[in-house]
Amino acid sequence: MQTPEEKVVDILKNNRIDIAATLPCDRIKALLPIIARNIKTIPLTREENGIGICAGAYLGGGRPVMVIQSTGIGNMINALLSLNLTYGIPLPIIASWRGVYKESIEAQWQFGKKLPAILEASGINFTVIESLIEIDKLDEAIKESFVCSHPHVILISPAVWEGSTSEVPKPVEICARNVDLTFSGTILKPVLTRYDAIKVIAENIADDLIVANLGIPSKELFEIKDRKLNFYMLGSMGLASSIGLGLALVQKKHVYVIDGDGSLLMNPNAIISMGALDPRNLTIIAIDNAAYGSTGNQETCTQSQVDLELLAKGCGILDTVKVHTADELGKALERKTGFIHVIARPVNAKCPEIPLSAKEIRDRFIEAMRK
Ligand SMILES: Cc1ncc(C[n+]2csc(CCOP(=O)(O)OP(=O)(O)O)c2C)c(N)n1
Repeated sequence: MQTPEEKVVDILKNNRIDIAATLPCDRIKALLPIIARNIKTIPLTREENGIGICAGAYLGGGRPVMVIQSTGIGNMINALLSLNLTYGIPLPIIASWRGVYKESIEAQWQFGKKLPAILEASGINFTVIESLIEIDKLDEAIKESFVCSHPHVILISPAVWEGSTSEVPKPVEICARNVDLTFSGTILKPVLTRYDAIKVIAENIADDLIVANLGIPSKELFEIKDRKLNFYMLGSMGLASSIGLGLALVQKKHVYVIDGDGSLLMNPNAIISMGALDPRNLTIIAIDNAAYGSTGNQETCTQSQVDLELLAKGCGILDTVKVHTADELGKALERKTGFIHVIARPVNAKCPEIPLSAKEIRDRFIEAMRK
């Protein structure tokens, strides 16, 4: 007899799911290891980051799902609306629904009880599975998400797993290990603007993929060199590098992400995941103008406190470089360095709006990748 956990994995496999981005909940501690044995699993450090990774994986030709605790949806709402609903990107989200059924943790009650109303108000489709006999609703929800190109949350009650005989594996043994990192860097007075840096990037990239950060970076790239293989972000601050990572996981092409210091500091989880997964075909170009450039150059803490290259190394990305000039940037791109820290001046070029809708950006990007 199949356990409920095995049944769920069967449904995922029958739907050709090839990536599962996960973050644990106690109630699914038997489900997660069975998923990991059957489907490529990306362990997350924050659920919002998973939205970007899964969006990139989908755009690149994959069929991802997320498997999380329902509370994580609270960390994902902006991303679900500004990325999945705006661009029309499917994502089945299997959420262990806490706060309602036999819940003893008081901190789960507020969000758990209100969650259906929050999803309803957000225009996000959802399905509730109260018991094992309803498990086939999962299959319908996954299909609905991919056919209609939007996210679909499946709230699974802990009642579904009651009486399951699936085993929970013992924790892995923690081994001794060295931390071996010496670092020193010099940040010179910046000479390049973001526009100068993007010109160098556009000149050095042939038929590779570019994910461009929201706001002025995307507009500058569009003006300098529009191409179908550019994915312009229109919102979802912090997710450019996550999308790039998801693309790199499923694509053979090299992926370049034009990110910003403010955005990377909003979601350092992206480079934590990159360090863990270590894809060889991903370059994050962190254009560090020490400012939230697109909103008027308000100071960020790279001006005095945080060194992004050291942060990347601390996340496990060892292939890093700091560049100050067009020549240095060109060489770093040629070498396909994993993390390029570009020291730039806080200057915004005056560029027009991008005359493409989100779905046009999506469609031409997907089509150009298939060629
Ligand atoms: C969640 C969220 N908070 C704030 C904003 C407003 N916002 C849009 S772009 C931006 C600045 C991004 O700065 P950075 O990543 O350093 O890139 P730059 O514009 O300097 O190239 C901000 C704060 C937003 N879009 N979303």
